[in-house]
Amino acid sequence: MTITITAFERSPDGGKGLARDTRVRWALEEVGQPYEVRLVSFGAMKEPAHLALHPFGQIPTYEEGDLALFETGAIVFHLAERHAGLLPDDAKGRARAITWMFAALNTVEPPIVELGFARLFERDKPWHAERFPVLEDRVRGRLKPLSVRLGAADWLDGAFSAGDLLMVSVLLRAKSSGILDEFPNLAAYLARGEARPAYQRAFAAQLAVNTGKPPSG
Ligand SMILES: N[C@@H](CCC(=O)N[C@@H](CS)C(=O)NCC(=O)O)C(=O)O
Repeated sequence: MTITITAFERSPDGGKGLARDTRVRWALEEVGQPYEVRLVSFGAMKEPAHLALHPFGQIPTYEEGDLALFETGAIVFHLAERHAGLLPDDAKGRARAITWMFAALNTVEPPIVELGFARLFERDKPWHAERFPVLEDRVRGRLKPLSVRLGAADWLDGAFSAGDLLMVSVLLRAKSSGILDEFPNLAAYLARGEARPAYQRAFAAQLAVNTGKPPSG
């Protein structure tokens, strides 16, 4: 059955891979599922046809036959449940990997997103200079315990899992802040994630959309 996802017609990041379709592409690449992409404009995302798929008018969405999903966590979980490669076989290991998926999206991503919004949209506000370091510290408040837990391990809980896929995707959004460099093991973790062939293919595919050039290699 054909899988179709949606992505920005033109991503605000110009193809740095920060738009959330990249994590869905990455999951699809990890489990070896081909997919098609329907590109949507900011305007089209708020039209009834797209709102029927995504009530909040965002990307990405995921369609597979008569199944339509939104929320990257739900989409990655759906793929991880149906295909080998993103969740361990044993029940306890699966439960722990799923815990890391939630931790990435519920605990680590929110302060990173807040910091990004502040950098992009609040620079001209009179309170920006006072608020920004507070937001940076909130990010540190999440990265420090994550760094402690990861320690010298390659991945969060044994083999690479959907928990790592989402955590790396979330950390990527903090890369440009420079805060990750304060935690060398997290910077190395991120680099390990980015080095995965499946991530490379996902990144190249979204970049091609934004540059108009087909993926090389
Ligand atoms: N929690 C959602 C967040 C989706 C989201 O924020 N998508 C962004 C692109 S990365 C978007 O569509 N932004 C445009 C908008 O909100 O109008 C998920 O993980 O899927």
